[in-house]
Amino acid sequence: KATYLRNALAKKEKGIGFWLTFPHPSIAKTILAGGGFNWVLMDAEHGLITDSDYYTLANHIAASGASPIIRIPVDSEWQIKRALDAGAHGVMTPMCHSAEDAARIVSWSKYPPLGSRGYGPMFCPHTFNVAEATYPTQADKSLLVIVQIESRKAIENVEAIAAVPGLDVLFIGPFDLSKQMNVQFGSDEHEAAIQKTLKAAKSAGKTAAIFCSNGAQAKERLAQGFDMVSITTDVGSVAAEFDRQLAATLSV
Ligand code: 3PY
Repeated sequence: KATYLRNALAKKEKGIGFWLTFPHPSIAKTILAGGGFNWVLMDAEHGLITDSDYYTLANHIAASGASPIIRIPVDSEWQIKRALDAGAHGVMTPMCHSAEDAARIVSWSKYPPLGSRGYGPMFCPHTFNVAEATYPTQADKSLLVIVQIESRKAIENVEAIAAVPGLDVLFIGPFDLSKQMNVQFGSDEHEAAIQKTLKAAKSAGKTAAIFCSNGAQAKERLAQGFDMVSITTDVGSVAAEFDRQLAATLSV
């Protein structure tokens, strides 16, 4: 049975997740029924999920024992607040380029005196199954602050980003990384940037994480020392399986 992501990582278990882009809870529930995942990324950056989907989806995911993690569209205080208040166990912020960016994101994610998160914990306790009064006392140490490393500037600053107190996870977006660096996906320069991030995260005692498109890639990254991987996306799996069955039908 899967456990919430922070507990799993604390026990040195690997964070195994999938990427949800479709907003309907039936997709999440169908995939989670098999068990084995300890986090699910709800993608409000490039997926079809929006903030009115957060509460329902997050509660379905948490009820399965996995952590709902919300990727917000941009680095923004109000977006982080909406995601946390709907019950995210962690927020993933794309395009973090510097330690200053990371420190600002941490501050927006934590209640005073650690940060500047606004107070309104009416609905977020539901995904932790705790009382409203309990949530604020646990939130700052229970929630995961996750930033994406996916630009040349972020790679240059990756040690400083990893050193930011309160930041939990450095999550590599390999596709953006290759585009933003203007290098071929899988090239030596691309891979060197990935390995630099892995090393920086591990040296700073932070979780090293990366997006993977399939299980074989995920297995390889785990063997390299990554702590947390996505293994595929809902939309990618659906499209690939339909292609596979069509090819099987039409093959001679
Ligand atoms: C990337 O690869 O750029 C991501 O952010 C994950 O899709």
